[in-house]
Amino acid sequence: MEFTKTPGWLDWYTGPSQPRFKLPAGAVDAHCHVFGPGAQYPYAAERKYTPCDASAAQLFALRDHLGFARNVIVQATCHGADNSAMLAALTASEGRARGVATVRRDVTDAALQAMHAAGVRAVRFNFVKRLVDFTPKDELLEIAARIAPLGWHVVIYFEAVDLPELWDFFTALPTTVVVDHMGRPNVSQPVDGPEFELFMKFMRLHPNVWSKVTCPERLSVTGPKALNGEAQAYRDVVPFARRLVESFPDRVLWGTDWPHPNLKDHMPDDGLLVDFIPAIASTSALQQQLLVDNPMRLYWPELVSA
Ligand code: 0GY
Repeated sequence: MEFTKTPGWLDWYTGPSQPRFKLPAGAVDAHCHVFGPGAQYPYAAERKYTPCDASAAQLFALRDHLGFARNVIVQATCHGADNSAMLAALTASEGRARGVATVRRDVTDAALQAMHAAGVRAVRFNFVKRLVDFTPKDELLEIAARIAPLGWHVVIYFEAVDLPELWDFFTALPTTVVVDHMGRPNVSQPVDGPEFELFMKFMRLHPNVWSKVTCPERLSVTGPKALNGEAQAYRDVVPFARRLVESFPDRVLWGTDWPHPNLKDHMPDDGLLVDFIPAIASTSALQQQLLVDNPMRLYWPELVSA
């Protein structure tokens, strides 16, 4: 099938720079996607955007170029609950990728078992209204109850303004809960302001909640430009990510978000995104937790010695 990408959609950055920051051995890109290719893995009828193709082979080339050892591939909404492109990528990775799936209440136990065997370790619940239609909370709670015995967790994606309304649902989830992109704070507000303080409280009160300190390129208002070679790219995002890394060093994850869906203003150079890491995790101990120890504990616990 032929697909035409959504107008204005930027293609992912080919020829990313070689990062100056050297990732620790065994680093995990804990948030990235594969898109299609659409001719092989058609995009879902209910999708809200049509991406450009971004294959598993292209993802693994980026992994090797940047110096990551492993990937966590997150099912994107353009594939709905058809996880086949993501599952094929897990198989092609030969154990170097784990997955986060999207499932509906009609998923069979056999399908869940097959996904587990392929390397899926979580489901994603998406509350971002521009990306998905509403799913009733009772359906999501039913899914959470079914995946919990597999040792899986729940990844949640929402906008910061919606946290108060979603709080009771999130805190009722029976698993580890991983928040995408720091709960999408408005980074023009102060890091000590009420909006981000609510997110900090969410993490403080609930030790099962983790956060991805990802997507400066998505959250930033100041943008990618470093000024005079001194100021930091995406500098308005730094205080937020840094606050999380330093407050919850054993519950944070980092990922590229390649191939960066829905970006229309600028497409980041993934090499420069890696160079952002030391600004938010300033010591080698914090970097080791963020990039290796935490994602390994969550996605490859069998490889972590007790
Ligand atoms: C991301 C962010 C976005 C998209 C999706 O599943 C998706 O379509 O997650 C977004 O548009 O903010 O994590 O890739």
